[in-house]
Amino acid sequence: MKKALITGINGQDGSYLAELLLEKGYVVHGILKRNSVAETQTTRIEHIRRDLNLAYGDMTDLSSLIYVLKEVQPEEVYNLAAQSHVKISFDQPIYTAQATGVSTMNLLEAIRLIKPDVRVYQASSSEMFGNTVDEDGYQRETTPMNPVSPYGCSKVFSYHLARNYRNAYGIFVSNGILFNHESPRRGSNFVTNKVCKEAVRIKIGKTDSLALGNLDASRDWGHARDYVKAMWMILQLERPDDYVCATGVSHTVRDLVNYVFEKLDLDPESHITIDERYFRPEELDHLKGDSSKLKKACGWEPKITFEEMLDEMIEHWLDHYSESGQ
Ligand code: NAP
Ligand code: G4F
Repeated sequence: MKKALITGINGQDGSYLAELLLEKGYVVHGILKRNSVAETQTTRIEHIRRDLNLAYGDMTDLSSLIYVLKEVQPEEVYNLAAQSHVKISFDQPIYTAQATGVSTMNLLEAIRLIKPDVRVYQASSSEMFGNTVDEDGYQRETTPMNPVSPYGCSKVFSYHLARNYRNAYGIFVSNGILFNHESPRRGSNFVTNKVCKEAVRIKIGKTDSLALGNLDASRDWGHARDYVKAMWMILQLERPDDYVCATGVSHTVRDLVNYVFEKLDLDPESHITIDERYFRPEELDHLKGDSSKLKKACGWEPKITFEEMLDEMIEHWLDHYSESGQ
């Protein structure tokens, strides 16, 4: 049985990836950052917790990574841990650089010392492109990177480290350059789940308005369940490389709002307010990814559409409020 180690196992992607790897017969290990409230720390993985091997560790603490790697001796490492919120990266830039950037160096150094024959997946991001778009309107592996946030800058650092450790030391490290992916397990301070949750709360009379920032930005939104399959497929390829993973379809935040409100038979005009607090000091305006390279290498294609994904998220919040009776 193969052993995999997932950093960020209790995050959105970590939870779906852990499910996938268990289904495939892996022994799954994960690193948990200590929180003061233990009860909520494993909410996303509670249903599979008995099948997982969890250890405390922090990406900013090299010694904890060395200890875990020595103990587990995994064949595959999925580096998903990060301070992953773009707007918050402007509020906590130095922590973000440490948790999203230097953390990758900690992990790669620990791997170089202890298990250099491991296969590593690095969670790179479309945020790295910033506002660079190819002439045909897409971003792809060759599109120049001009990040527009401390988060994006930290991810570019990690992306280049992955390439550097691959070339300099022959370590099998691949970057998955993933475009936005969502699910009912998405943090509710990201725009998709915020809109779904608050629209449901408006529908059931718990609130009357929803404050948002820039409605004109567009994103290429896919489903996290599809995207964790790509992570696994990338590590099964013969050689390490870098791959864009996206749906190739882009929608504005306004499209998203209109779809969710219409689905719930609500008029957005009556409830949406614009609040400066949700604007970023520098915005990334447009994302649309070309996944041809990944498709050619391993046949990956997204299965879940934008609309199906939002329907699932709306359903999740309707169930949540009807079950909790709150
Ligand atoms: P997420 O839900 O925010 O999960 C991040 C995970 O990292 C959580 O488990 C978090 O633990 C953990 N973490 C944060 N700081 C840590 C630290 N210092 N030490 C150890 N663990 C730490 O993010 P996600 O959506 O699953 O994304 C997974 C990865 O893909 C991230 O690296 C993200 O930047 C990247 N990515 C995401 C997307 C997307 O659209 N979702 C797109 C491209 C790339 P706690 O919850 O306990 O803090
Ligand atoms: O949902 P978001 O916060 O996601 P963002 O910034 O695109 O970042 C996500 O995707 C990246 C991949 O490109 C990941 F690397 C990253 O970790 C994260 O998962 O914002 C999406 C758009 C932005 O243009 C934002 O300005 O929605 C706009 N927006 C408008 N009102 C809002 C809001 N975003 C948030 N979070 N909250 C609002 O009220």
